[in-house]
Amino acid sequence: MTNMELSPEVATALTNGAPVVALESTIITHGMPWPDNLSTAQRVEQTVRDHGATPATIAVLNGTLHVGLTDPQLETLAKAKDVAKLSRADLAVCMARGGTGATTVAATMIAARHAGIATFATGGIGGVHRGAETSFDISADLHELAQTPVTVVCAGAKAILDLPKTLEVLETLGVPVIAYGQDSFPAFWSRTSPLPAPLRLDTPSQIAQAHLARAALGLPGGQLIANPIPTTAEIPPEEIEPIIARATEEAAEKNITGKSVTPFLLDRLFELTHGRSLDANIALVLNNAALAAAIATEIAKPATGPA
Ligand code: PSU
Ligand code: MN
Repeated sequence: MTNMELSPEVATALTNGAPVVALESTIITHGMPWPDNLSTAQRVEQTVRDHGATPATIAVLNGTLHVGLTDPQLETLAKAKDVAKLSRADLAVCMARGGTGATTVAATMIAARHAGIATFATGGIGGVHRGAETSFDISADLHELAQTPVTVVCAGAKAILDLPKTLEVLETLGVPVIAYGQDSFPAFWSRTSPLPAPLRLDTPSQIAQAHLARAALGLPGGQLIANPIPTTAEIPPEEIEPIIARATEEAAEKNITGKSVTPFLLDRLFELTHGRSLDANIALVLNNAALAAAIATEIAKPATGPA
């Protein structure tokens, strides 16, 4: 038996076959500064509700894997310092030690699958870092997408990553990378990138059908949905690129490695853009929560036989 606790509203929704959207917690503890991290987490949950689904924010608190947090639990996590960042490798160890940790995309997918949740909304996924040819820094998120059947809605990948290499690895792993409503692969701050998206779907219903078709075929992995940032929140590449280059150089100079790399870069981007990156980040996460709720609603619909 897993030491897992569903919040009452998540338990009820799952029992009734109602739509549920999983939400990660590393974005709260390592992705955004206090107090915007808490207000964003609350707004994301509200957006999921407004679009007819139940939010399930996931984290490990004192050894228990929580799927759905109460408001006080969410606030405690958002305020906490030195919270562990849990990916596939760390999740079970943290639980065994009775520790507290925030889940990355990989660990959130594992928890979602275990709880029976098909859909998950986040901001950006981990991927292949710039310089990975020497650092070997490739996020466990990519391998998780290859093996865990959860549909993950993100805004593409941040240019702190090497986007072409990230897409190559996803292709090798057989992960469907699906742009929502456009041909270009969205690049987090920007709606478009020079890279074509490998796949495209235009409606939540199609995305749900693809999710269900994978399950029917017995395919193990998930789907990555890349949802472009709202136009009003976009940051032009020429503005963000020099800042990313500087942050990446600083990480190398300071010998930042392993799981500290992504939080270090996110932190420096917030500082160097004076909060502009944060506003964009908040807008795109809310946008992703709305789309994920619509997809979850479609997946939860009872199957209709052929006409
Ligand atoms: N990218 C973002 N924002 C984030 C993260 C990545 O734009 O908050 C977080 C997510 O939780 C993601 C994790 O799963 O960082 C990836 O970390 P790593 O690169 O160490 O695998
Ligand atoms: Mn890494």
